[in-house]
Amino acid sequence: MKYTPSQLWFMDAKFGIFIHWGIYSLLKRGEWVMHNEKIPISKYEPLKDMFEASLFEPQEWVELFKDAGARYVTFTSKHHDGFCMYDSALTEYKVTNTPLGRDVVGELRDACNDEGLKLFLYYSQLDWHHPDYYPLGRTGQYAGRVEGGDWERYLEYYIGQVRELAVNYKPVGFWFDGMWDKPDADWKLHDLYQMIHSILPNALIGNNHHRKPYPGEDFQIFEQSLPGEEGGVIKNTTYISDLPLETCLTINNSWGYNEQDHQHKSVEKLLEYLVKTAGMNSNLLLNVGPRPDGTIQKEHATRLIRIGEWLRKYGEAIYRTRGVSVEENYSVTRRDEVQYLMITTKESNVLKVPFKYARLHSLTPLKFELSNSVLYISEWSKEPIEILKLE
Ligand code: FHN
Repeated sequence: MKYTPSQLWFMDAKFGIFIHWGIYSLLKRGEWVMHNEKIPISKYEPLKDMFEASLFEPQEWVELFKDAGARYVTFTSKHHDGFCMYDSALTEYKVTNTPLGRDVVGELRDACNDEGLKLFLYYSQLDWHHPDYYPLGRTGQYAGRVEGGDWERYLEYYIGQVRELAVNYKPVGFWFDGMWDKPDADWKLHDLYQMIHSILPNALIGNNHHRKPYPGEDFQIFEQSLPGEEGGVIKNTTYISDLPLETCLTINNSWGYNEQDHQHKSVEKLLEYLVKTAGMNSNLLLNVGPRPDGTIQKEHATRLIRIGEWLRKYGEAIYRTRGVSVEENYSVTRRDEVQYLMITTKESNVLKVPFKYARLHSLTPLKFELSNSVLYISEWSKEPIEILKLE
């Protein structure tokens, strides 16, 4: 497949940060709280009057993400609850009408520009708040909306919002989600994608619909699993296209801030995911769910800092590489003639590897011998991932 310069940039970037933040964060029970707890709009809407986020500092977020080695950020401009984290002209249900009263997307875009990170905007096509999101789909039955909205009017609304996001914030791309709520509905994808590319010709469009990519999409998304695996709650297609690939992953088991969720993956596990997604020729989009005050919980901030330390030492095996293979105990990436063998599991110190004779040297301080495509490790290093470079 012939890739565009934007797609090549994306494939070289390899690592991004996903941010789920909105008025749902106030309830500290994840981004599905409105649906899961059957909260009607009349009870949910007043949350916006409590959204102060007094410690919201986009510059600090972006400095942390840059320090983590991320090359881009994907932010939830609107999630399923319909609340807009930007200054939309098409609704009053937005962050500029809260005690915080600031254009979060605008400020984040500026901070990203200052630090040289690119910004993608996540946009939920599913909307539990809009009166015209009708007939209802698999979710949102408890919002207490009047029956009988006008679907065409909802399409106009959501495509209109994506247009204003494209014109006013010029993101590097869009990350759509929620179509799976009404899988057989007409979402006017062709018009949507054409509109975006007419305003931003180089924009990268991805859609988390869990199906084979549609024409007009520029990268393929996998959720909570490696490409080709079915993965999380909503099953991914196992079809892997030729498009650039991205795997999105939670650090614990929640996208939005959830103070009950202490299932934080270890740094070692997160690095293993980074190495395996790279071996699968995919990017990793690692999620944070800031707290209602706008800060990022320390369990997640410290893990990002550790990943950054690792990437400053071994980033050559990740950035600007393409995936070769993922095996049980190791992954392989390559850049031009150079290959990187990254051992993710140290169970066996004898590994059959796809190299016969090679100028192999290690980036990590392990002791090894290679003979006849068999690697004998006599002493492991203390590094979580062993890296051998083949030139
Ligand atoms: O329902 C959403 C969920 O809240 C979150 O945004 C994830 C991120 O990939 N996508 C959906 C679940 O597939």
